Amino acid sequence: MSQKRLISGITSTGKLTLGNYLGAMQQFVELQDDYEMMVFIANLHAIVLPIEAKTLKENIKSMVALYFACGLDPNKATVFLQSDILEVTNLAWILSCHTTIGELERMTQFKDKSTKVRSDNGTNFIPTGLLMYPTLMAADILLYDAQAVPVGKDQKQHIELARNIAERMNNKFGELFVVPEPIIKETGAKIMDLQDPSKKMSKSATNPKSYIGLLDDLNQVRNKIKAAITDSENLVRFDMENKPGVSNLMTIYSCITKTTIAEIEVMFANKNYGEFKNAVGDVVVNLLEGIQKKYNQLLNSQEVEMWLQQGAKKAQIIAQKKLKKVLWSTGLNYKK
Ligand code: AQP
Repeated sequence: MSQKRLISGITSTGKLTLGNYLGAMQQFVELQDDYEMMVFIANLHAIVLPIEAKTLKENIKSMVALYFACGLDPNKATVFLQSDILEVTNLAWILSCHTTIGELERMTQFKDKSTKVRSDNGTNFIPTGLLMYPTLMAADILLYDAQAVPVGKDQKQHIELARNIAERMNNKFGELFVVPEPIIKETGAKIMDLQDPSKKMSKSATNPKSYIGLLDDLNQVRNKIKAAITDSENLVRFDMENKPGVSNLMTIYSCITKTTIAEIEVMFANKNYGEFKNAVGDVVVNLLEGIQKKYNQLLNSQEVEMWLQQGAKKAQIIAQKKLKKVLWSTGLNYKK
């Protein structure tokens, strides 16, 4: 029996965070043994908000090296650059013609990001791409017949939209698309901002103390954890509603060490926040040290570029076949 195909990507807007790692990347690595795993660098998604061309280029190389440094295996996973597969933008256009403006305007991420653009820049310049992002994401998934998509919790709504578009088009044109399922971890699906634990940790946050970058200096990492906002109770107890800061640190500790939250509560029952933060610092630094060592070896190696090209070739074969079918079924091509 053929393996179930999974696909996911990470937007190349900046240096990846511990949130991206624990919510997405860690899953990709764990799943690659049992599934056909496709992972892309979402550079087309990265341009929905202004970004310098130089930064965008640097981010590509850095992200590919990080993917492999985090444990993706080029012999198991197909890793490629989103924009290398031209079929994806073609399909995104077709999907957008079967998606309503209302559906896109309802997306929480669109609402949050457009509100942020207005408040940060005092402008109404909201790029259409920000609104259309979910149709491109649907194309990323449907083009490759992916059965499932490992993502963080924040992306669940976008997967639901991709499912709705797939079902709508299947009803109209016959069995065109596989209807994808999200795969969301129970713990770690939403790592929170260290300075404001009511918000998710995000790589485009303006305050560097808010997030841990996978490539951050390790002393800074310890300091960021020490400076993380907690509460005055000084008791290591999980309560996301009333103690979001310490609960977030417990989640981070749990995901890295594979210890349950209940076990952590027992382990640190007689410890104060300072001691607990030191322990969290140790496990995070230990994780990042290994990743950074591999990253530095891979960053300028030719192997990485070769793996990327190899991945693009594999993805292209699947994409071309699928787009051909879509063009025929929707009447855009008159020759089979
Ligand atoms: N804080 C997080 N906790 C758990 N999972 C997270 N992900 C992102 N942040 C967290 C997951 O990482 C994958 C890739 O996300 P993305 O970079 O494509 O987009 P995003 O969700 O918008 O992430 P950021 O860091 O907030 O990016 P920017 O700042 O560029 O907008 C997804 O599976 C996501 O769920």
